[in-house]
Parts: sequence; C-alpha cells; structure tokens
Amino acid sequence: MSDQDSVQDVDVFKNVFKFYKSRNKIIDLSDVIDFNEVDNTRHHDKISTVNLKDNMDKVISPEDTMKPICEWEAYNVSACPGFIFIKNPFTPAGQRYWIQQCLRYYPCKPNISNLDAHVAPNSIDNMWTRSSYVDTHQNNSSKDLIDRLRWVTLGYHHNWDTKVYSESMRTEFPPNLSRLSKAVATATGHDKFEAQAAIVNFYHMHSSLSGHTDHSEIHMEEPIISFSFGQSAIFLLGGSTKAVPPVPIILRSGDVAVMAGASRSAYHAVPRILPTDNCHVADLYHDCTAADEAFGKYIASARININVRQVLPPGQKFMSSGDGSATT
Ligand SMILES: O=C(O)CCC(=O)C(=O)O
Repeated sequence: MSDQDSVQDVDVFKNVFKFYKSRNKIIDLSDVIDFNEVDNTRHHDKISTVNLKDNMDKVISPEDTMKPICEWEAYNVSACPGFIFIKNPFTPAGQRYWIQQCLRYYPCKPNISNLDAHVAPNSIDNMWTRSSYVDTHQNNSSKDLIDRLRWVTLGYHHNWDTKVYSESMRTEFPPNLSRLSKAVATATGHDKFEAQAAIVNFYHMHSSLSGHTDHSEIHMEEPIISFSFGQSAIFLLGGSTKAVPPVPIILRSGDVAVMAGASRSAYHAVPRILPTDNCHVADLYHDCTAADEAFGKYIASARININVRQVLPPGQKFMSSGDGSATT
C-alpha cells in the first residue's frame, strides 16, 4: 500500500475480501459470477462470450491435455476490461496430468519451494513414494511434508522479499507448462507470449490470499495466465486501486483465467476456498491408477493454482543490469 492510499480506498477491496473470507455465517454467493450458470439472468449484464482463435495446429499440442479449441467456452467480465475466463478446457486425463506435474515434479530441483527451508532436496523428491497419501500404514512424515507445501516457483524465481527477479535466480522453465501457456495465450490473441516465470500456489480449505497486484515483471503488456485445479475458489478481481469494488468469480477445477489489458495490473485476491459443489473432482480419480490415487486423495481437500508470466520485453533473452527495479 502506498502512503497516498486513504483508509477509505483500502476498505472497499478489504471489506469485500473479509465478507467472503468470514466463516461466521453461511456464505452468500448471490453476487458471485458463476460460469456454470451463464444462462442465469442475474449474470446477463455482467458477462459476454469471447471468440477464441482456433490455432491449436500452429502451437505444439500441450501434451494432449486439452479439448479442441472449438469446444472451449470463453467469457469477458464487463467490469474487468481485458480479463478472459475459459471454462475448463481440459480433458479429465489432462487435469490429472497437470495436478501430477504440480505435486510430483514441480516441487523438485531445480525449482524452488517453501519446503526447501525445512528439508533436503531428496526428501522432496521422495515425498510421494513414502507418504501415507499412498499407503495408510506408512509413517506420516512425508504426508506432513506434502501438507506443508505452499508454493513452488519456476523459471525466474519470484523473490518474496524484494519482489525483484534476477538472472542468478533463474532456472529452465518447464517446457510442458510453457507449451500449455502458449496455447492459451495464442487462443486469446496473445501469440507473442513467452512463459518465463510462474508461481504454483497450494491452498488448503482454510487458506486465502489477500489483495495484491503483480507488477514485478519488466514487461507488463503480456497477460498473466492462471490455471486452477482441485477445490473451487472465490476469486476477487478489482481495479487499479483498492477503491474499486472487486468482482467475485468462482474458479473451478480446470478453469483458466487470463489477466490481460487493464486487468493485468488490477488488484486481485482469493478470500475463500470452497468444497467442490459437484462430483467433478472426485470423478477425475474415480477410475485412476494406484499411482494417481494419492494425488486424488490430496486434491480432495486442496486447490492448486499455477500462474504464469512473461518477464522480459519481446526479443530480450536475459535481464540487463538496469532491469531489476521492480518495487512492491
Ligand atoms: O490462486 C489464484 O487464483 C491467484 C494467485 C495469485 O494471485 C498469485 O499467486 O499472485
């Protein structure tokens, strides 16, 4: 918050955040945009459909995890210019693939996670094979470790203290996630997008993420592409100050949010994780292999969000000495 923000400015976003976060009463979802109910008249003046570019043949298929683009449903939200919501474009096997990537592979080196502060890298590599998510008779230290997973950073690693990216904190961005992000970016008209940094967030049923903007990237003209898996969330999308009342939107497993244009630098937050209100997530693991079953148990009470960003201006391959100037 800058010194110029008045108390009144702060309260609008914060009050809405508190309203949805509060567990004191039954939550009132009547103002929340729910793309499962696009025919509901209460949404008619709030959303409109978006025509996507069907160019999957021009991008490398993102590991065959998505439905054909002609089957995707995409929407704008009138109060949030530049924001595009894509309703779960993944196949069930595709969702399982990305959940597995986030749980089994992305926490491992060379990526950085909150677990690094607590245990040696080989404990993280092995946490799924030894955990009671796999075998209820095992001791629980690996399950405890998995339950402590909160974030992983990829590519240019987000520095939580300085919020400044640096070349010395950069590792290879996962090629599969780069292809996935590029497929979504090109479909939504951002065909120059390069995935260079990502945060993977792991939420439990009582987790929340307070209001913030993402502005560490040197180049802010490309969108943030955000993928949700597992339990649902209420996502708040506001404006350039906390005086703008945020729009509440439900994000479900598989949904994709593209924050472009003005929404790229808008305040946003996740005040509440909601248990899935249909069998969709349980169904994902209904008939799965034993190896996948552990991820099914985890995701039954967790949400994973992957948000992907471009950091550098087009054509620039590395940060130059004057580039690390982002501030909170
Ligand atoms: O979990 C989400 O949907 C949003 C995550 C986010 O805003 C962030 O990591 O900056």
